[in-house]
Amino acid sequence: MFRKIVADSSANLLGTDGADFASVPLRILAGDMEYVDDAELDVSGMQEDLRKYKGRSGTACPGAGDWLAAFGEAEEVFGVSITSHLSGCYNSARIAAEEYTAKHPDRKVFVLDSLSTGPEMQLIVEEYARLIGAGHSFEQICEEIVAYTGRTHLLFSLESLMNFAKNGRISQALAAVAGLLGIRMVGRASTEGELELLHKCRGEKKAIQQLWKCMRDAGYAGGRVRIHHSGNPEGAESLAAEIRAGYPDCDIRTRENRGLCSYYAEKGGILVGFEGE
Ligand code: X90
Repeated sequence: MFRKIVADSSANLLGTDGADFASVPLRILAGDMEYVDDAELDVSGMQEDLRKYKGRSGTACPGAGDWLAAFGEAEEVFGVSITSHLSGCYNSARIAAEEYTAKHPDRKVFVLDSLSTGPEMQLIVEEYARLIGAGHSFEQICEEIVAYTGRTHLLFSLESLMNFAKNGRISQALAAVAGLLGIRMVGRASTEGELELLHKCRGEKKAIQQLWKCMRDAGYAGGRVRIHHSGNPEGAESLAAEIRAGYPDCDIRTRENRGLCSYYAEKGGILVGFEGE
């Protein structure tokens, strides 16, 4: 049985252990420059270009054709997309799923709307891989992954919300507050899959402490943690240190954001996905 996990590039993954995997790239657009968020993208080069570029910039989700290409010849596809409340990505994936199963009635596709992004999607991909490895049926995996996302969460700390505002995804007024020197906006992906701001923190240290407090409030008790950051390994490491002080044996992995997340999270941004209640 050829089973494949497919996630859009906001998961910040180029592969996953123990399972076939494909990433479907979103794109970042600035003037006549286009950055495809795939394995070839030079993320820091893109950030450097964008810092110098003063015109309009934005992002674009993949089309159904991009998802179909990623499904390849898989007999069973387990997909996951960025929240449908902020992107058309999930919609494209659904169209692709319908086309795929119409063309191949013996194949199956399930795409989960993560109502989140980044490291929470990484947890979902890893859980898919675990369920596939355990040899569960297609239906069991779909059921279990939905149950799993009932107890995974995403929190973030961002230094700037300028690119969110530029793209009409939050108000200019809110972005102006976030842009104040030294202010970090700590928030979460709401249960509805929207960006929800919770706290304004003065300085990185306070933001990290706030993230850790929010994790405990969401029922964190030693489960898996995935931290994705944009050029902020120190921030990611100090959050990991807080968590390890409470749970010395917990499984924490840290990585850099790829193109899409680094465009929105901007320099210094930290996203944390974790298992809670
Ligand atoms: O379709 C498109 O062009 C993509 C739009 C994506 C917009 C959201 C990107 C979020 C990136 C930033 C911090 C986490 C926010 C969590 C909200 C659920 C990551």
